[in-house]
Amino acid sequence: MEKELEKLAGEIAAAVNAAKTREELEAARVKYLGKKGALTAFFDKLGSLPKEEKPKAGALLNTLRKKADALLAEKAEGLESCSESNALDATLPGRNFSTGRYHPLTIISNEAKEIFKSLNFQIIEGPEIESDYYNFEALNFPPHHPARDMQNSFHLGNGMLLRTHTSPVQVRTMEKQKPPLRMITIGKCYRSDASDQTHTPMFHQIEGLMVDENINFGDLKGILKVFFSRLFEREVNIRFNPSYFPFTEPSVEVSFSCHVCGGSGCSVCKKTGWIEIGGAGMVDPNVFKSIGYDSERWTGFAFGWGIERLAMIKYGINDIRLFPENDLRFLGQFE
Ligand code: FA5
Repeated sequence: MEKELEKLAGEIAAAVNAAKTREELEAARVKYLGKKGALTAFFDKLGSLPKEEKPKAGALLNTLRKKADALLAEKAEGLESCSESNALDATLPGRNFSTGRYHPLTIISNEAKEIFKSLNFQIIEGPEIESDYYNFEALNFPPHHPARDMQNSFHLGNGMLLRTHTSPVQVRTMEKQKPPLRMITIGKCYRSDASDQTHTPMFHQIEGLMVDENINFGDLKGILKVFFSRLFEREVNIRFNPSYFPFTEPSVEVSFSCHVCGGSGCSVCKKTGWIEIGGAGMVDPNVFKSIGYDSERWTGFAFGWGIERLAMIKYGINDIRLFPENDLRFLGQFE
């Protein structure tokens, strides 16, 4: 009997498995567990078995019955979940997946790269952990010079620091390439500045450098005019005011005519008609000397400012701290 029951167990499992509809499953149940079913027939035989065999056979039959019931119930549930009422309704509208967007700083950086690429500038990258030499010394900040205090630094020891500006990439590029050259770099910078509406300890800068024969302030103005006009989608004028950086001489503070009012004065430009953006100047001959460029033959300009500042101006954002906060309600507004 044991062997026969084993065989029957296999048959029941196969029949339940093979059922594709509720009707087929019911037919399998009737075939094995119905009044005249194969398993029921074994229960009927139980009475005619010798007394000593009855308990073992009874236990085997009960186990098989329980297994069969469980198999049938499980299969019924499976068929139920793919029954017609639960089947895929192709007329239902699809679920929307929220897709990611570019961070506003990435949008501005990409736009800036595209504009400068179209003006034949290379895009160069440099390390964020810098040596004192590239961050300061080669840029004409002598050791202990007070100009270093203009940029509060995170020192790492061994003469290394987190770069305070992207200007070291100028030096690294000039070391590797002979003039003429045109490059920009965009990347993270670090200063131990307290956070406020316009400062964060980590921020991004864009830096540009162009070196050739007879480069002058007119070239700088021309390139910047093209850049800001394209970025702000409005023809702008460029204004230079005297400034100071150790690595440029003369140095200027760059402003462009307000992209909102066109220069007539509005709340965005605080009624001045101009928006200050950052520093620039003609590369100091001392910088060329430290790289080994002939400063009698080559001249060049450099410029640099905050990407956050550009984004704040372009999108009308009044607090720089919104950029690193990663609040999706803020980030979701930029295309
Ligand atoms: C410089 O860093 C120069 N390297 C720029 C330069 C390059 C001048 C080439 C001449 C030629 P400055 O320290 O002013 O300059 O910083 C430039 C810009 O970086 C600032 O105008 C500001 O937009 C941004 N910036 C500086 N510190 C912070 C800060 N803590 N948080 C946010 N933005 C900052």
